[in-house]
Amino acid sequence: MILPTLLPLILQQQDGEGGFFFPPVASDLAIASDSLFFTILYLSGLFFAIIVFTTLYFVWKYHHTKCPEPQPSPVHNNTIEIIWTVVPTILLAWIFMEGFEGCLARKTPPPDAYEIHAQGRKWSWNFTYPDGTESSVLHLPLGKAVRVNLASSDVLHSLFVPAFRVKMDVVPGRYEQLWFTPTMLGEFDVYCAEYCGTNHSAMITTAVVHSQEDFDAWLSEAGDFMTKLSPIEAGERVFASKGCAACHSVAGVAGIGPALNGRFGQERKLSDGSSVTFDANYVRESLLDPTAKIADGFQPIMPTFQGQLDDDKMRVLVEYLKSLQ
Ligand code: HEC
Ligand SMILES: [Cu+2]
Repeated sequence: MILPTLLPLILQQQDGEGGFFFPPVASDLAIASDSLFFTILYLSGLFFAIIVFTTLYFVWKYHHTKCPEPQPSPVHNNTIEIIWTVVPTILLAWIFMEGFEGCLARKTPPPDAYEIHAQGRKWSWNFTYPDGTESSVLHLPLGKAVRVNLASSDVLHSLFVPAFRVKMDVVPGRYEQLWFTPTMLGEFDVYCAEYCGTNHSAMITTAVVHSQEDFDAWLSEAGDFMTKLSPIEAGERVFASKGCAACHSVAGVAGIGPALNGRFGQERKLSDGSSVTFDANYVRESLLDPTAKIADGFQPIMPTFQGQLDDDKMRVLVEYLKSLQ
């Protein structure tokens, strides 16, 4: 029997770690939406049972073998009709109000929320902190309201963190936002939930919830990597945080874009038949105006990094690419 097996799983108390059907409960919104979801689920179960059992009972009680002659309809029972109209009306109005309030709360971040900018592009997320620090992993302080402003560099994406019960489409050309307060330490999956091309399924990263102290330590460490690390190591960081690896291998395997190791100083054949030296200027142009020169055998789908990479970052990227053999 499927029901006795499923029932304990459905009724299972949702604790912080999540249940069989649900991911962890790691934000205030997760607590609110799960409790409403389970209330509605249990109510539906209750009404399902009432209706089905009453039906079965009537089938048995008014079976034609028990009263073979047609009977006139009995008079109305006002009490019971008022009850079955008023009680569900109140319940449905309450469900609507709860849902509506939850919806409004999701749309109204507190004014003092900590702001993080999330940029979606094929096929990675980039998170920028108030001090300009960038990361491909979403780092968050525990217990602090966080507002994530969203934008897309290319096509429709959707930021989805199941453990926080937040999901918001990112429409190119406009800003979106979502907010929540992380309530649990740990690492949680972050997805893109809107099909955005070939590597959509690889557009995944992690949200790491730290204690405030650890978060501050992470932020200051990540913030000055440009001065602390060697140019090559800094370039590797920029390469990772800007999502270059979504299209470029550094191990000699051509993917969506050409492999970038061992290229520096070589001749690059272009799609129009001409060729160019793979040098610092070519890399720079590839970043700022990717369609100016198209590498032979590849599609012109590299997004521009105009406005997203300053001269320093491009310099360390060049050093990094130079170092790859
Ligand atoms: C959405 C996929 C995508 C992303 C993300 C991407 N690129 Fe590209 N890139 C391409 C494609 C495709 C080409 C080849 C076509 C062209 O030349 O525009 C290319 C070309 C290049 C070239 C020229 C390579 C050659 O062999 O001629 C360089 C250099 C480069 N990309 C660097 C980068 C860097 C650095 C990043 C991250 C900041 C990056 N790309 C992000 C797709 C991507
Ligand atoms: Cu996407």
